[in-house]
Amino acid sequence: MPVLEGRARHLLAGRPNTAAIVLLRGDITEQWVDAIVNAANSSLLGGGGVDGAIHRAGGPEILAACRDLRASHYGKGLAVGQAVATTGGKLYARSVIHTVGPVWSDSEDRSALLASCYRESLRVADTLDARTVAFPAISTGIYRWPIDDGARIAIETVRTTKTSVREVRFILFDDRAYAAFAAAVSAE
Ligand code: AR6
Repeated sequence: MPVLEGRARHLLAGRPNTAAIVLLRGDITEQWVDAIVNAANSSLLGGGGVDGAIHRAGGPEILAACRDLRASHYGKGLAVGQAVATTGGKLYARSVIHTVGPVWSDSEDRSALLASCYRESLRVADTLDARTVAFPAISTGIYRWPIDDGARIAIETVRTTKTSVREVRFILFDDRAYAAFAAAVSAE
């Protein structure tokens, strides 16, 4: 049986046509949900961080599906702020929604692109009829987005995006990320 790591302590009920929000400490690859979101890069061909963990846990079927996407509609790769789905392979989740977050910049405001990742992922989730979706804190690792700001954008965007998804779970990998998301939820 899959185990839900951590206890959901911070919850926001969904407004009409928006998802309820749940925060959990844990590893996104262990989530029993319809779809999990991958913080990928434009190549779609894997990487480190949560991307590496998802490909390791989901097996080669996910990479094969990503290669097919590159060979068909995404010859130049997936643009920053966009999202696309593949099979979930061996994961409990039926689908993986790959999105490409912006790299943090001191000189340019890329917030709209980060918000777009959450919005586009929910749009793709709707096309899959997904009711439960797990997100990592996109861009806040290797792409260096400050966690407090990344959490604020994530919560604000999911809170205001119309969707048929009923539950969005943010799976936070460490205490600092959890605390940042909890603060963002409390600020709502
Ligand atoms: N479950 C949940 N969250 C995780 C996990 C996990 N198993 N592993 C890491 N995190 P990152 P990015 C958290 O670096 O910043 C890859 O190479 C992590 O602590 O995975 O968007 C891609 O291919 C952090 O809070 O993604 C790209 O090249 C968050 O997930 C690049 O990294 C995001 O960290 C994308 O960088």
